[in-house]
Amino acid sequence: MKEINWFPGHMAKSRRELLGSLKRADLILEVCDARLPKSSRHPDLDKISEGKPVWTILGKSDLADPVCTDKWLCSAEAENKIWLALNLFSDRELNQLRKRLRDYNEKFLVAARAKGQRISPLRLIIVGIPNTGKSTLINRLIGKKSTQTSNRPGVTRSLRWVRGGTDYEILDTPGILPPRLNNKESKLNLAAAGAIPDDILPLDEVAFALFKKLLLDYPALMEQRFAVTNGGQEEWELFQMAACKRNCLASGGKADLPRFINLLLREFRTGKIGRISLECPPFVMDITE
Ligand SMILES: Nc1nc2c(ncn2[C@@H]2O[C@H](COP(=O)(O)OP(=O)(O)OP(=O)(O)O)[C@@H](O)[C@H]2O)c(=O)[nH]1
Ligand SMILES: [Mg+2]
Repeated sequence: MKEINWFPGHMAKSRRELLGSLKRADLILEVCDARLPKSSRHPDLDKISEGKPVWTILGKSDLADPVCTDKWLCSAEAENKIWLALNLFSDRELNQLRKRLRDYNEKFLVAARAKGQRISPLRLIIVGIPNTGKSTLINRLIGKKSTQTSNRPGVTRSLRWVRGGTDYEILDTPGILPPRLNNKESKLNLAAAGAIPDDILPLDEVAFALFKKLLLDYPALMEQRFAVTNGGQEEWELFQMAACKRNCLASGGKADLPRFINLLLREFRTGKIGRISLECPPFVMDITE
């Protein structure tokens, strides 16, 4: 993929400001994308968390392949890490997190009461790459729309504390990507999932790479949605056939590829093709190489 500048000024600024705020945190919640838990980890959380506890939320789990998600959760559990896969719009799933937070908070409350100290709200800092659902998580935790959300990356532009009744103070932070990312597969996965603004991406390359990956890993879903089967034909031919099958046609009956590219990405991002994960353990991928 050609070099693109995806580390705009506000990310650099937020990264610096985040460092300053972390010392006020009781707990850090890292929101990743369940479809790509490896590439969507916050770039330098291990360095900046300074020993603060970190829980990892695999957001958008309703869009991810459940078999793959279970594997991720098992491997995290084997390392004694707290990872939760959540559809942030499901109350039942969110209650798992609420309960854990209440139990965690109880520890602080007991200690504060024992010392006769004023009881203060639990301070959470939410971090992650763009468009994973950080602001959605905050709105859902505090039960009202107090921070803006949207289905495009880069919506939250500055750090902002939000008060959630007497229980929580939560810091919403802008999504941050690594300043450098040389692993091509990671780049393509982040782009396909919508973590990078489409207007700076070579969308044809992103969509074709996604198409090839889905043909390989999810052939049945591709057959169902696009009526194409992997085997015999070149992938490029299948790409054009899929466009025609889905009525993305230009004059002369040829495939209207720009239209199909948008359709494919939109349908993947909204889960219309099916529940798909782009990254499944075990695998070896160093995103900083
Ligand atoms: N399907 C699904 N969509 C979700 C989930 N959580 C969030 N979304 C959607 O994902 C999009 C991004 O959500 P935001 O909360 O704005 O994401 P963010 O991480 O705050 O994004 P930035 O501020 O740009 O970094 C919105 O369209 C949400 O409705 C989820 O669990 N499942
Ligand atoms: Mg946000």
